[in-house]
Amino acid sequence: MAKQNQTLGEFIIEKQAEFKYSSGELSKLINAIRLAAKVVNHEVNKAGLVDILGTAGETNVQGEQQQKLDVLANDAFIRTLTNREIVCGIASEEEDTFISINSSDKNHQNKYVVLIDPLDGSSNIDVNVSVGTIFSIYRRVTPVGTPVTEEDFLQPGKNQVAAGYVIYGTSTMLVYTTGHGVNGFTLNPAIGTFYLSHPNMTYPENGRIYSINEGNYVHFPQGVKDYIKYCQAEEEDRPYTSRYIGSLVSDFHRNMIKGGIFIYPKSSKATDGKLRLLYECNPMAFLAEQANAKASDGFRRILDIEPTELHQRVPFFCGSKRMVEKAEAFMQR
Ligand code: AHM
Ligand code: MG
Repeated sequence: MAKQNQTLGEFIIEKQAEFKYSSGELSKLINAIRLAAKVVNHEVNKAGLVDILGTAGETNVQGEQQQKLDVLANDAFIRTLTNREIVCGIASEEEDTFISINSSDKNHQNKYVVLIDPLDGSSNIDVNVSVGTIFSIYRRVTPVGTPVTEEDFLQPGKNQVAAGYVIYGTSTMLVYTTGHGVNGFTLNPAIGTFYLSHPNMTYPENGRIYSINEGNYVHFPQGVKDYIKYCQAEEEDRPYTSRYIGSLVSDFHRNMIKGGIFIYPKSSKATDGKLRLLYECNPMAFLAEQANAKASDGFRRILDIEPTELHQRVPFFCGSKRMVEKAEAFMQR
């Protein structure tokens, strides 16, 4: 039973006490993410007011145009984590390569690396639609006190220690897991405090919403085309409802509350799909599994995939267990 009016800060302290031998490093890290989220929230909320809309004139490593707010969010998260010296490395969807922190200081004993997509779905900003931040935390595999290497970041998703997202929506929420279920906190903007509003979030076992960019239909694999036709058939409790925001965090969040499936498949145009394994799919898959849902690439569990590169893409099927299993069955035919 959730305590009345429990804040995220109180929740973090309470959870840390439950891990008897915890050094508090992870708690500090989640606290830093909470702070950066508030900074980004403030910027996102001003988007329509201040002249910060439009592109920054740079392209990121995926060759996509960056919005100014992407740059702001990227800076806010990297600065907050770096200044507090609580991680040994950061990788961001907006950066070509990872950042090593205090790499020359042998006394630097921090053991966590963070991977972030600072502002996912940023093409939605210009039209006032929800966007999100996604984060993923691992324990480094190389020895503490040495500079981090790519190996520390290229870990399968099942090694994640924590993951979560911030949704900048009609209200701003921070939703995260440390492997003990999923909890959601809503920001009271008047006083800048996150309150536990959604304890123990779980996906409904089954759902009636499918989220996919059907504009790419002709390019989809046959299994995906067949699954879409299945969703649209006038049988049993179908046709299902189609809902696609084009902002992964928002589509995921809605499906977790209402029951549904999100699919970004491979296509004849994008052979590995669009979404990034390390910055988007792994953290969402960890949250999904912690919320009684499922995430796969249509064939394999996302969290089992051994990454080979930082900006690797992967097809993504994520949502209510029975829906993902059905979609997989169509893929495997
Ligand atoms: P981004 O990281 O460049 O913002 O792209 C990721 C976003 C996801 O939030 C969303 O699910 C997807 O791209 C939408 O892509 P599309 O417009 O091809 O449907
Ligand atoms: Mg993204």
